[in-house]
Amino acid sequence: MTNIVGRMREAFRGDQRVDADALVARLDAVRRFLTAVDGHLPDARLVPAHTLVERAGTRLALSRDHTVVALAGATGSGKSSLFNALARMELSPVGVRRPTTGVTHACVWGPLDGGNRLLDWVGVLPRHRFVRESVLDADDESALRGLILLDLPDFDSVQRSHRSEVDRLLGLVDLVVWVVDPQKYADRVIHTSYLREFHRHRDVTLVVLNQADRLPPAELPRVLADLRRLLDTDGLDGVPLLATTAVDPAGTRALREALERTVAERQAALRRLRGDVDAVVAGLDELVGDAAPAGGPDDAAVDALHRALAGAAGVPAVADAVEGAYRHRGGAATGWPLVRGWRRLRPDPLRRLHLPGPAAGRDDGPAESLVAATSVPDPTAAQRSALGLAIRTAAERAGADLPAAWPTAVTAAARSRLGDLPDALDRAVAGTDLGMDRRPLWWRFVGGLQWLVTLTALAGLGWLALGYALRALGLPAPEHPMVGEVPLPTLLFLGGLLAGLLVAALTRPVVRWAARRARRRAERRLTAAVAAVGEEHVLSPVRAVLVSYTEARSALREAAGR
Ligand SMILES: Nc1nc2c(ncn2[C@@H]2O[C@H](COP(=O)(O)OP(=O)(O)OP(=O)(O)O)[C@@H](O)[C@H]2O)c(=O)[nH]1
Ligand SMILES: [Mg+2]
Repeated sequence: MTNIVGRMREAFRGDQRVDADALVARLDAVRRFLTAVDGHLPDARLVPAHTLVERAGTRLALSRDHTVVALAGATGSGKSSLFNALARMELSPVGVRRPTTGVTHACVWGPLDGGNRLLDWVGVLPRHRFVRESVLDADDESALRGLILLDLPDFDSVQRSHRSEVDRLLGLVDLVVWVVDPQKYADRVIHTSYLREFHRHRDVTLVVLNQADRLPPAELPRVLADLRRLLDTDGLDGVPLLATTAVDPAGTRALREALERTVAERQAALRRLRGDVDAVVAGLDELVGDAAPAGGPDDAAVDALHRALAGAAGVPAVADAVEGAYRHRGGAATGWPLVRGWRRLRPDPLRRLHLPGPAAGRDDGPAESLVAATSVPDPTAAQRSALGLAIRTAAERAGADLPAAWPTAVTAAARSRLGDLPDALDRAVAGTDLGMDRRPLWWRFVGGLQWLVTLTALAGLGWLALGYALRALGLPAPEHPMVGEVPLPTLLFLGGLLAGLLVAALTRPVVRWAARRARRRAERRLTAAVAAVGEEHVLSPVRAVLVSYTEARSALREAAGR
């Protein structure tokens, strides 16, 4: 017995008790991981994690004083015989017809009450549940108090339903006793389909070679050694391996003792869940990488995105219009007064785009309240595809360091609000203060000067005309005062004209220069506005995925117990 217990200790990592709180914390971390990746990763990849969270939550909420142990194995290996031998009663029919056990039978040691809820969850029908501990043999069986033993159907059954029942139960029970017999212990199915899958549950796995009595005593050690070698290959090294004989009461003693110890420890449920968490976390490992992700796309990609957005939003066209409008308005304000009216007949380039001109800016309240209804030309096919490319590139750069499945999520996020983009860009352009609402002071000054010199010219002209008229009527006309050789009215007239032309000529390059400045200012403001649209519609969804990734990564690390 000491040997068996010793081996059990070693196999059960003898070692570490599973701390329930630490396990709950790991499960919470898996839950946080699932929340973080929700909507970003394909659901199919997350099924085991969802199943774990659901199952573990329920198992922990149910009785921790009970240990659910399943006897699993091929048909005829002797599961029902062992079940009956351990129960010391004929509870599950043993037969010659194969397969015999079609539905799971359960035997509860101790009061049935607590076990019933567990069995409801495990899904054993009430008519197949038995209670082992009666008043009469209470002492005999007290060491197994808390055990719920399940006799499973055969996993290699010709009946498909048996196999699915076994698979379902193997996902729920706390400890599995694999029952093999000397004929079929090396069958491929049990090793490849089952035992190998259980390598993360080594500390809640036990293997028994039943029907040991059918082997010549000298053969038993050889068969056990062979089976041990196979188990090692399955990754189940260290798992306890016992020989049993179900038909002989003494032949199940070792198994009974192993189960007594398991029940007494009350650790199997926690160890099973720890194995489940380990398996799920290992399965999810490739979904997060080692490197921390960048906070977003690099500056070059962001700049390219801004340029593409500006192109699609028609920023160059609006900037052209601003420059044109500045020249138009500046020319009208500072040009020669006699031809200003003619200038006004030409359309204002900004008004043509239905962008707020000075009047609109004043009358319609704040520029932001303007609804997007501009006539800024729609983006060309080239601009649209440049924008698509810039968005894709930004997403690719942001997701470059992320493991598979995430780059797709980042790209999808970058494109998630693509449909809203045209309107948002139009609104941003319409809502941008282009700096064209106020008439510069110097326009007024030059305009006033123009009026002054024009009036001077007109005064000179009037004066001259008056002199001619008087002379034509034969009336005495006073002599014009002279400035040097030139009569004053002539000087006023010609000087006024020349000064007007001169002012106009000198002002024109200044207006052009100021128009270019106005263009640059408008460009700056428009670019900032479309960049804000890019931030809201493209970059923040991308960053949100990166934040989710970071959360998922740290949650998974915590779930891994690292
Ligand atoms: N000699 C001997 N016969 C055994 C032993 N265990 C079971 N048997 C016999 O093997 C046959 C099958 O036993 P069962 O207990 O019905 O096997 P099972 O694993 O429950 O089979 P299924 O319910 O069909 O999956 C029966 O005839 C048993 O009497 C054993 O340890 N030694
Ligand atoms: Mg059976």
